[in-house]
Amino acid sequence: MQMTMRWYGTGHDTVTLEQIRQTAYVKGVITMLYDKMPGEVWELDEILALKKEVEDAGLYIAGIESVNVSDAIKTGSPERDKDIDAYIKSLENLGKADIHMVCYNFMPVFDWTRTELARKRADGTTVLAYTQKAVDAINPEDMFGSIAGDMNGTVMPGWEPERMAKVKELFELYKDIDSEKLFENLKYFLEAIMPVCDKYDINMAIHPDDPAWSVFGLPRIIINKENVLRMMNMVPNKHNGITFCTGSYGTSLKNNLPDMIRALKGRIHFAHLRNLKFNDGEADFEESAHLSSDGTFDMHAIVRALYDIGFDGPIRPDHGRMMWGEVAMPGYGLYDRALGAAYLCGLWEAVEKEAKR
Ligand code: CS2
Ligand code: MN
Repeated sequence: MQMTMRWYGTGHDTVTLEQIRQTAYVKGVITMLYDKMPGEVWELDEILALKKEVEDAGLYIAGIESVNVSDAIKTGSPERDKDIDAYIKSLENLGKADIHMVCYNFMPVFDWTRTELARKRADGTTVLAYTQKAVDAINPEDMFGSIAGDMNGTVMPGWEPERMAKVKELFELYKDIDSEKLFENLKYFLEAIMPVCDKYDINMAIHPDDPAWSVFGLPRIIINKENVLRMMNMVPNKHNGITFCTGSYGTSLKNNLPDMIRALKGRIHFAHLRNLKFNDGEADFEESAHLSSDGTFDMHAIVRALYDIGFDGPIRPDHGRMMWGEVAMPGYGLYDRALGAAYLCGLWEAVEKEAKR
């Protein structure tokens, strides 16, 4: 495995490459061209400049999160072929720059959904949280307003004001899209991009839908083992793989995370590890510290399963708590993600040494 941290780029992230390097635990970053809109080509010179910046800081690019997929591709509208051509061009340029892992998602309208970005815990840290009650009581536009006001002056990908200004139109676009249609459109997209992935050995890693159920009546498909196997089997190519995000699959307590990891062996190209604490059944959870005993998941069993399947891709601590007075993008402060990286490296070392004994 490679321990990594997400980095949004100079001018967008409150965390610097130097700080990431100084953690010592983290050697690689997961990054992106922040200003690219879905459907735009990632030019080779832009990718190479980003790569140079990361390498000059003593780190390397372990993968991209995310090359976002346009709504035309997700809904299968007539412009999708143009957007797919641009996507292929971007993958080609990433391949030429020797980058071989790309995370993306196929969620309609919203990327992840949380109802609070700064729920205060008893110890004064704040965390992202979700309650179904709050979702049921709010309409999507109001939800955007409350999330946008909570981003500590940053803009979180997927929640850009321009995008949310047209949230009604977006809902309109998806009105005839059900799960079956979404699967079909995903298949069409994957079949189109597999040749360039084969040529440059690029592992595509779809991020699960978060939370793992339908919100605001929109379909969600990447939510459990059965659906992921369906997605893999419909385009049977090892480059068609997944991001195993424990904080997203884990929102559904029906998902047995270590069991899923073992079942998806060979197709997990990226792992997001974080812990959740459930307060009131499935409908109310918050993002806890990574430590198993602070939340609901057995992080040791998760790391053990990844080790057992021979996982050698990037892992990143996913969201962290906001602590020690840090002001950063919610979930993406330095301090708690650094603690998470240290903890996960510790678990990995222990599992590895025990296994080799
Ligand atoms: C991330 C997602 O911050 C997060 O929750 O895991 O936003 C993820 O980057 C995207 O869904 C992947 O396209
Ligand atoms: Mn994730």
